[in-house]
Amino acid sequence: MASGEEIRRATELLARARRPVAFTGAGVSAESGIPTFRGSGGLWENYRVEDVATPEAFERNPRLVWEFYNLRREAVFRAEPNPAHRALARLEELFPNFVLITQNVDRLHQRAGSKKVIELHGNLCEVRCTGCGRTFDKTGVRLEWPPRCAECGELLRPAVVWFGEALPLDAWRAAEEAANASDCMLVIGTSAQVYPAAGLIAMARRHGAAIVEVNLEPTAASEMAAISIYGKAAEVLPQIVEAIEWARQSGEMR
Ligand code: BJW
Ligand code: ZN
Repeated sequence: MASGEEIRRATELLARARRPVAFTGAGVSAESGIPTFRGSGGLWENYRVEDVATPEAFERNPRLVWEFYNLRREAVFRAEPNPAHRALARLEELFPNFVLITQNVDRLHQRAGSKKVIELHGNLCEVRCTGCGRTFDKTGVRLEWPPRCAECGELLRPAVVWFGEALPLDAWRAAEEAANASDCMLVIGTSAQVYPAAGLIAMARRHGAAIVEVNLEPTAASEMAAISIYGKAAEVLPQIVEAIEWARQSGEMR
């Protein structure tokens, strides 16, 4: 359980920020019923990364890869944003320069109302043609096998970033810019093990940002954090938002 003192310290750091950034990972969606990747109950416990999340795996066995992603797509379409997603959407309203950088592919931040979202690892709603490169929005659509491009007939793939693939350049540049300019970065629900995304935390730190971590347990980011709050994102974040709203109303912080 996060203590009142921890919430107060985190709130203090965030409340005075001019350029707050949130950097999120799979833990934010855990309470929406979406499994994380690493750790017990994580996706990589039942699937080998090399079999389902690399370009080589897709070349070798597109059907197996699509089976994995169809299950994930269905779970995500059924899921609902949780109080952590909603708290982050509220922060965007409270701070004019707030930027949300996510590694998540589930689009739950956007569904909770966040507008300034930088997606580093793509998303499960869209698909991309392996032939002509066009992307298509297939939110909520059950894909036939084999899924083919309506324009050129080539095979479609999930529009996510697999291991060994470059991150979308525009998203990466925007994320670097936000991290470098940030004075407070919330690092929420990520093991901070996957690069280059995890490198944004050190980048922000180097440029003077206070790192506030919210996670169930210590991670690779913990040693960079000014404060780590160990608890569920869906419980901790609403408390921080509430404290900021309360402080603003009572004129304590501006
Ligand atoms: C809670 C909670 C609750 C739970 N509340 N918290 C060696 C060294 C350095 C780098 C490399 C290396 N070998 C290979 C690399 C590169 C590789 C990499 O980083 N590997 C590392 C694993 C070692 N990176 C890449 O390949 C990247 N590309 C690249 O480097 O390209 C180079 C290049 C340049 C130019 C041209 C060509 C190439 C791409 C990485 C793509 C990652 N993709 C995935 C899959 C997306 C699609 C899909 O969903 O299937 O992205 S992998 C997976 O990990 C997914 C996630 O976004 C990402 C991060 O995971 P995340 O979010 O941190 O989740 P978990 O499960 O790890 O952690 C969850 C956390 O939540 C835990 O800490 C829990 O405690 C916590 N938690 N419940 C709060 N309720
Ligand atoms: Zn095509």
